[in-house]
Amino acid sequence: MPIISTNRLITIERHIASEEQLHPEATGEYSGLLRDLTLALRLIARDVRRAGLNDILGFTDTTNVHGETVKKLDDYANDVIFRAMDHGGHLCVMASEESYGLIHIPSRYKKGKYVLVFDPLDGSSNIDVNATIGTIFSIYRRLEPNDTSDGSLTDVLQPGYKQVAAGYASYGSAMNLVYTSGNGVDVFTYDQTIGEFLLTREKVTIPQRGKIYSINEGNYNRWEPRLRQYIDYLKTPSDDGLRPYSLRYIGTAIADVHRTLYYGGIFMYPADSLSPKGKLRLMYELNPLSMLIEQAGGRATDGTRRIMDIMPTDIHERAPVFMGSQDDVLDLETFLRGEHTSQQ
Ligand code: AHM
Ligand code: MG
Repeated sequence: MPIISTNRLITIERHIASEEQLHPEATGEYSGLLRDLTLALRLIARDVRRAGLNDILGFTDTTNVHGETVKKLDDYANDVIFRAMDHGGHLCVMASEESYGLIHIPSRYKKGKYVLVFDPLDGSSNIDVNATIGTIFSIYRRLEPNDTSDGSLTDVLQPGYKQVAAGYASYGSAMNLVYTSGNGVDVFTYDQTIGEFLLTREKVTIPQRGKIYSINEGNYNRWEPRLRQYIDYLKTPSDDGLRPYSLRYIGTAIADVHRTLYYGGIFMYPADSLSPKGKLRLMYELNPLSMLIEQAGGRATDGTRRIMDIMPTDIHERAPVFMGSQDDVLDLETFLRGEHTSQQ
């Protein structure tokens, strides 16, 4: 697989501007929004890299809205995104994993027609061990496009299929920005010497079937029997050589999904007897990741329903998830329905 699949030198700003030309009605508001957001991502990446040096690692005295301990870098990332996005005039409201309620645009600034939902720093348990972490975002249009007042909860609680764009930045050995506006998935890599994201892979497609499964298997005894059966099946050697699958699990959703996007296979965070809706959050983790996976030709469901068709009722609600290669997710669904036969 080539490391670089495009030889055109294009920055993300140029790419977004050319995508906007596909929409004659575009006002430029959207590219302004993305410009502000990539500034925030660059700032977060800088501080993620300097985290150890700056002695900003460690726990704050507070916990987040889920009762989990918040690290300083999460707070920082949340704050940077707010400060980059509050004054541009593109957004009418925001919501974040690290904020309990809606994040309003200050009254002194113009309200725009878009809604931003984000997880400022996903994979926070990996900060201290220098494993990949990242920022996930999702963009919607406000329900009433000509409204110039504050956005409301109903503007935020839209199903994933209404996303205008989605993406994530991963802060790993390189900083990648993986992005879709509904026209395929493109990957940009940050060149810190020139301060630009350059297009490095265009129109990524996920393999039809992979050979890797990704799940926190420590929870095995809490899963429903049919899911345990599926995982056992993946580990059982088959004559055709398709199995056993390899297990890879980083514990940062974007890192596990990023690998799944490139190599195929299946990423799962299922429900279990202690967490009937799983762990991951619909609005700012699953919907954006599902849009990327689907745009790359993959499948993302909660076992029965398409993730992006779920009608959210709460900013922070959770859902079980199975996403990745078409054939792998379809196999899993067959098991969950109890329809798998041992000949398959
Ligand atoms: P976070 O938002 O606190 O970082 O939690 C979300 C992360 C996901 O990135 C990852 O898929 C999952 O939690 C890992 O959870 P677990 O440690 O239970 O396997
Ligand atoms: Mg998260």
